[in-house]
Amino acid sequence: MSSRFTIRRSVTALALGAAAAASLVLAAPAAGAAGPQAKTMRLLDQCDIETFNATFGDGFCVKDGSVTVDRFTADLQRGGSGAWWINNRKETIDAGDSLHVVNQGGILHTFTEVKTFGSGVVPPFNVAVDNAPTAVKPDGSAVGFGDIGSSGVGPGSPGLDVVPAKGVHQYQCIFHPWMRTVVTVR
Ligand SMILES: [Cu+2]
Repeated sequence: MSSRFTIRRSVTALALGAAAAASLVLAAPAAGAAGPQAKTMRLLDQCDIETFNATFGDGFCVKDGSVTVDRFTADLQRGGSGAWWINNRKETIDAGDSLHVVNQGGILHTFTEVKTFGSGVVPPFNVAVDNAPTAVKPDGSAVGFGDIGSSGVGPGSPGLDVVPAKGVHQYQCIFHPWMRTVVTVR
């Protein structure tokens, strides 16, 4: 009997919790209506500091991640390392909203807008995307190292803020071309 009582009390507590959560959910749109929102986009990796810096140079990786260069290289044959990605591969925001792009990995990434996804600037990494033609930006030019200045996001940097116009936008990393996301602005 007492265990049944405990369960009933728990159910009541859950119901109260759900009611509280529902009121929070109801309150959210009112707050949202106040103005543009910022959606955080996270660039992620798991570089192993020891092997990455031994291979690419001191300071290349600043995170003690779990993926060694050997594993990363092997993963390139399988579409790229799954530990290298953008947190949302698909996102929908409202016109006027912004994307706040941060790097929570250990190496430099870019959040570069492209009209056609494709290969990046490091030829050996492009096997991950079957050596597709180089990614093309909305202005018709190919992605290049020059894009680091406008779309590069280093680990620990304050991040990049982007306010895309209405429509569908594609972004990828020019180093790790399987790091991609599609953002729809409605
Ligand atoms: Cu990257």
